Amino acid sequence: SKTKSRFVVGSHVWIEDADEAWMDGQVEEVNGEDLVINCTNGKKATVNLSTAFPKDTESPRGGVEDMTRLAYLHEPGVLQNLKSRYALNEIYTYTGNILIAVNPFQRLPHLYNNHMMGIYKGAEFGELSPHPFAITDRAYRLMINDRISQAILVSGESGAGKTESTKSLMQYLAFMGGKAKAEGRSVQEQILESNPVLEAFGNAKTVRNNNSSRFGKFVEIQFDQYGKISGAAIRTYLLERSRVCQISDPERNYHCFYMLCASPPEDRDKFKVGEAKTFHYLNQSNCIDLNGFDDSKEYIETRRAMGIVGMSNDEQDAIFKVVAAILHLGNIEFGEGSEPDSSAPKDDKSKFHLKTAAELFMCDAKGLEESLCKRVMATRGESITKNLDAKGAALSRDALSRIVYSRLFDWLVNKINSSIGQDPDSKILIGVLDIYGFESFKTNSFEQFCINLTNEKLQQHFNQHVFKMEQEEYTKEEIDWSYIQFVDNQEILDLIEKKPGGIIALLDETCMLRNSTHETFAEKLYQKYKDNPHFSKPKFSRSDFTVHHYAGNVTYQTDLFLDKNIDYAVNEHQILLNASKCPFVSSLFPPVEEAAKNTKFTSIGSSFKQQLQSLLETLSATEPHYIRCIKPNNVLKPAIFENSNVLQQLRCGGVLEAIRISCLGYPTRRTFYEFVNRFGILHPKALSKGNTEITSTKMILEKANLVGYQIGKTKVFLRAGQMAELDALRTEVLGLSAKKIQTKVRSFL
Ligand code: AD9
Ligand code: MG
Repeated sequence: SKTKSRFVVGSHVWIEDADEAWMDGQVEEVNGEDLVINCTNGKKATVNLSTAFPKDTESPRGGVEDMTRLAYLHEPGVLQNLKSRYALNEIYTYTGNILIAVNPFQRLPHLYNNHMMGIYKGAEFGELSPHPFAITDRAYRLMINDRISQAILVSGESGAGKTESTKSLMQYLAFMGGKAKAEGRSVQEQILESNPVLEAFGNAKTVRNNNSSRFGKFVEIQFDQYGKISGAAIRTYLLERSRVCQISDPERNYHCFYMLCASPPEDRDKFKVGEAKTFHYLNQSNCIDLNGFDDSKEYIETRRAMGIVGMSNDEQDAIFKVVAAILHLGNIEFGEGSEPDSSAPKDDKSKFHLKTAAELFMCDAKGLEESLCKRVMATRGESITKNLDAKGAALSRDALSRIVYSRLFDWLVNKINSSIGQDPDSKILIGVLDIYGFESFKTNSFEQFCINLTNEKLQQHFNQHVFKMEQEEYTKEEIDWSYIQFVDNQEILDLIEKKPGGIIALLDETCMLRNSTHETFAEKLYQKYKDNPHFSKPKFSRSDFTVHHYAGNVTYQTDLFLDKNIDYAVNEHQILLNASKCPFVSSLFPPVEEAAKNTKFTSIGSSFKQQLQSLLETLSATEPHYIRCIKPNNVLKPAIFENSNVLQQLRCGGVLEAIRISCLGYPTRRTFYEFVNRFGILHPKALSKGNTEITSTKMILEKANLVGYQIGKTKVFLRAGQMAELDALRTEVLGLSAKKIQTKVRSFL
C-alpha cells in the first residue's frame, strides 16, 4: 500500500547482484527512497527500495516442497528454495501442480526402484516428497476416476533431464498399468524397450548433452476399461537430418553408426564396416569414443531391444546394412569426370566405397554413380540429362544419405507402432511429451525456428492451463476474483504461422518461386513485418531477422531456411532405391504417384506446423500435468548450481510466468491456523479464548490496516506484497518486545 514501507531497519531483503543474480542482506538504514543494505557476503550496498525484495527468515533451511508455500513468491525466493533443496539432493520441487526437476548429474538409484514405486502407488498427492511418480500417479488416478485422458508434458533445455524423467514416468505407468501376458512380449515391455531403439537411432552426443535426443516425441499410452495398458502410439517430430552428414567437434553422429562399427567381427564382415574413424561422416569430429558409453555393448543391447519391439533378425540386418551403406556413401569423393563440368568418383578408394554402398543397398553400382553425378531436368515435356560437377555430386550424395536415414527412422517408428498395436476400443490414454525446449544460440537456423514455434505454442497452452487452475482454486474457496488478464502470445504465433501472411507461409511461397534466394526471402519479411512489434531486423544484417519470443529475442540466420524447408527425394535417388533388390530398402522408397510428382515439394515448415496443430488438439482433450526440467550448470557435473543460468530457464519454461499470473491474484495463501500462528503477535487480543481462527485472522488483518485481501473457506488469500507488510510489522513488534523486556518501556500495542 502507498503509505507503509515494506522495509524497516532490520528487515531481511534480497537485492540484485551481478554475479549471483540475487544477494541477501539486512536493512541497516532507511533514507527516504534508499535502503542501505548489509549483504551476507560482507558487501554494503545502497539500493532504491523498489528494487529490493523481502526475504523470508521463517522458511525451513532445507527449503519447502511446494513453492506456493513460500511466504514470498518471487524470483529470489524461488531460486533460493531450489538451491537449498538441490544441495541436499532434493532434486524435485513443486510449484503448485508443476513439478520442477533439477538434473542431479549423478545416479540416484534409490529414487526410482520398485520399492519407491510401491510407496507412491496410491499415496495422496503432496503427502510424499515431490517426484515424477507422484505426478504420474495423480494422472493415472484422475484418468481412472474421471475417465478423462491425461497428458504429462516434460520440457526444458537440452541436457536438463527430459528424457530421463520421461523414462521414469513410463516405468511407473508400466508398473501401475502393466498386465501379465500369456505369451510373447507384453505391451508395457515393448513400450519401455522402444526407448533404447529410438535412442540408438535418434540420439547423439552434442556439446550440451552426451545423449541428446535429436527429435521430439509424444508417446500415447492407451488403457482399457480396467486401467491396464492396451496399446500405444509414438509420434516423433523433426529428426535432425543434417547431423547424418555433418558434425562438428566435439560432437558425434547418431549412436547407431558407432555401435555398428563396434559390433562383433562377424557382423562387421557382414555389414562391410571397419573402424569408426575410417568414415568421413564420423571422423569430421575427433570424438569417436564416448565416456561411459560402450558402443559394442550398446550394439548388442539395441539389437535385443529391436527384437522385443518386433523387428525380426532379417529386418535388423537390413537396417544395419542401410546404416553401413550410408557410411560408405560418405566416403565417396568426387573429382572431374571425362566431360567438361562433369564428375566421377575421385579414385580407387572412392570407387570401392561406391561399389560397397551399392552392394549394401542391393542396387546397381553404375546406377548409383549416375544418380549422384547426373541430374535429369524436365523442361517442356523434354528431359535433359545434365552433368553435376564434383561439388554438385557431393551435395547429391549427402542429400541421398539424409533422405535414406530419415526414411529409416520413420520406418522404425512405424514398425514399433504396428508391433505394439493400437487399441481401437481404448477411451482413455496418458500422453507423454518429451520435446526440445526453447533454443537461442549464437547462430540460429530453421531448426531453432521450428523448435521455438513449438515452445511458443506449448507456452500458450501452459498459460491457459495455469490460469484456469488459479480460477478453480478461487472458486473452490468461494472468494471473489475479478478477471485477471495475462499476456497472451497469440500475436507471436500469428506472426509465425498465420495462413496466409505468416513467416512459414511466406517461406513456402519463396521456395516455390524460381530464382529465390534467402536474401529475397529476408527482404519480403522486412517489408511485410516492418511494423510488427514482435519482429525486427537486426541493424547490421541483410538477411537475418529477429523474433521477439515470449522467452526472449532470437535472431535467425535465413541462409539455409529455403534448403531446409524443402523436403523431397531427388527423382534419380527415388528410382534407384525403389528398384533395390532388398525389399526393405525398396519399401523405404515406395513408388511416387504420377500426380504427386508435379507438386514441387513438401514444405517441412508447413507439415511441422500441421503436426503441432494435431498435437495441440490431442493435448486440449487431456488434463495436462507439467514437469519442468532444469539444467543447473553447463559443465554437466553434480552439486553445481548456477543462479543466473537457472533463472533464465525458469523464465523460458514459463515457471516465472506461472508465478506472475498467480501474483496478479492472491499469491499467498495461508490456512487460518498458520496465519494466526505467525501473526498473532501483531494483535494478542485477537487470540482471546472463544475466537475462532477465522475471527482472529480477520481481527489481525483489520488491525494491520490491510485492504484487498480475501477470506476463503479455509484460507486467507493475500495480495502480492501484503505478506511483506505483515512481516515488517512483525519485525518491528519483535524488536520492540525484545527492548521491552530489557527496559520495561511501554508496549507497542
Ligand atoms: V535433450 O534436449 O534430449 O539434449 P534431455 O532429454 O533434457 O536433453 P536427458 O534426459 O538426456 O536430457 O539428461 C541428460 C543427462 O543428465 C542424462 O544422460 C543423465 O546423465 C543426466 N540425468 C538427467 N536426469 C537424471 C536423473 N533423474 N538422475 C540421474 C540424470 N541423472
Ligand atoms: Mg532427450
